[in-house]
Amino acid sequence: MQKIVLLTGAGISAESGLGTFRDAGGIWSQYDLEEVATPEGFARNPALVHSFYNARRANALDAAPNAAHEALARLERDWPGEVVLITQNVDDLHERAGHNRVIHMHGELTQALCAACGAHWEAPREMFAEDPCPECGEPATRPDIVWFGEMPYDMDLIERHIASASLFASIGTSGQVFPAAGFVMQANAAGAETVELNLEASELSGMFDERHEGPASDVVPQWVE
Ligand code: BV8
Repeated sequence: MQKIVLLTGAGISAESGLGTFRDAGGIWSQYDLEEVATPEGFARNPALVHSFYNARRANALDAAPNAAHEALARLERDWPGEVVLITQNVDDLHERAGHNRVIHMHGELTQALCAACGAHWEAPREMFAEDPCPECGEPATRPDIVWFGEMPYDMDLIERHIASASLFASIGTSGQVFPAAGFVMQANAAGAETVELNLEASELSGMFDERHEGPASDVVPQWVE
């Protein structure tokens, strides 16, 4: 039976009110990526980075899943074959829509990480660098987020899933950030059918067998049905 591998990006959470990164007025036009989404930025000014992620965590906790998140959760529940969801998003809207298997390749706002010993724990609503790690006690708390220059999570697992996909669907991503932007090429090489669902054309649109253009809360439920 067909194995479906899904990749989502900020566009799927846009209609839940969470900002995207590279649209007009997006997050990277308000903040300097180097300052808030790199390990060097965190080393220079941990308080600024924590305030950036504390604000995004509050937005995400106050947001609700939309029809696109819910449609993918139905697909996972009802599809007779395997459905694997890989998300670049750090919000938990897929989980709150009822999706069970979510691979957060760029980390999660709801998790904290100790920069000293590597321990992970459930993040409080607001976090600060001086918060002591519950494992080693060091004041080295950072958001459990994969920054630029850091290795995304679960890459081996992700590559195995893509190599065995019958269908690869990319939803709400501009396809500008690697390694996620390379997944469609791997899916094509593996002989999978590839589908893009996005508000508008992306950097990678030419690489998909099929495309559906429009807001995720319209095109994703239509595609799932
Ligand atoms: C790594 C943190 C190596 C989480 C993020 C040159 C060439 C190739 C690669 C590189 C290069 N220079 C540097 C690199 C590497 C770099 C990279 O790719 N840079 C890019 C900018 C060129 N990548 C990395 O550093 C990665 N790590 O390579 O490690 C390594 C190897 C060995 C050992 C150690 C390390 C790490 C990448 C992860 C970085 N972290 N963010 C956070 O704060 O959220 S990336 C950031 O971009 C977010 O995570 C986001 O998820 C990701 C992708 O963005 P999108 O989700 O696509 O969002 P975007 O706004 O761009 O697009 C939204 C789309 O939605 C648009 O198309 C829009 O049309 C659409 N849309 C809008 N509204 C709607 C909609 N669609 C539907 N409905 C709507 N309503």
